[in-house]
Amino acid sequence: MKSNFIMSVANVKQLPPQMFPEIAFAGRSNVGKSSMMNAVLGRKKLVKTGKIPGKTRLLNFFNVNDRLVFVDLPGYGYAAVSKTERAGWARLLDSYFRKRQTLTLCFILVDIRRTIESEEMELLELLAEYNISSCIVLTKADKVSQNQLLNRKTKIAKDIDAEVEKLIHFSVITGEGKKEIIKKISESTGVELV
Ligand SMILES: Nc1nc2c(ncn2[C@@H]2O[C@H](COP(=O)(O)OP(=O)(O)OP(=O)(O)O)[C@@H](O)[C@H]2O)c(=O)[nH]1
Ligand SMILES: [Mg+2]
Repeated sequence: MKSNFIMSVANVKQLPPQMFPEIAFAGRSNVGKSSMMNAVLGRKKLVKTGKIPGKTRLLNFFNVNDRLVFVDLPGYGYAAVSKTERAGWARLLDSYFRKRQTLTLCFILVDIRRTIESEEMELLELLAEYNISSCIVLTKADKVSQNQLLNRKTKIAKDIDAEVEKLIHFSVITGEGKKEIIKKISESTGVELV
């Protein structure tokens, strides 16, 4: 599998041409979006990770095998972010979702130790409104015991009124969930990631 960086954009006037089905990765700052993208792509550092959270307000586009586009969406929910910035984030994502005909699936990442909050609900509603498939992924699964894992999944499934089986849990440390994510991508786009 071959992947490369296309470009970063700060607003929807600069989006790259719509070439291939697009998969977006959304979630709170520090939830593990970039780490998950690297793991799925089998790359160590294509997508920058662990930098100062909450500083980037960019959409980062990656070409995957000349078949798909992956988009690292700006992280939200960082404590130091003002109301104005939060509104800017919501507007940016709204116009991106609205404009992007090729956007096929958006993963919404949630730290397995947290709950679904207003931002995640907002994202789920926006995506539903624009008829874009969404999939909740619970990240950092290695941080909880097997017992807690099931409890957390059950609670979060209930919060969003979904079946537990629909939730994917993921860890870059153990590699759990990677197969499920790849499967979800191929089911949504018809493109096999190999
Ligand atoms: N234990 C554990 N740590 C993880 C996992 N995934 C990511 N991390 C760590 O969490 C931190 C944040 O990961 P990133 O991938 O940079 O998170 P992000 O969502 O891209 O963050 P922003 O770009 O700031 O929005 C890093 O220190 C990662 O090493 C995981 O599955 N398990
Ligand atoms: Mg990141």
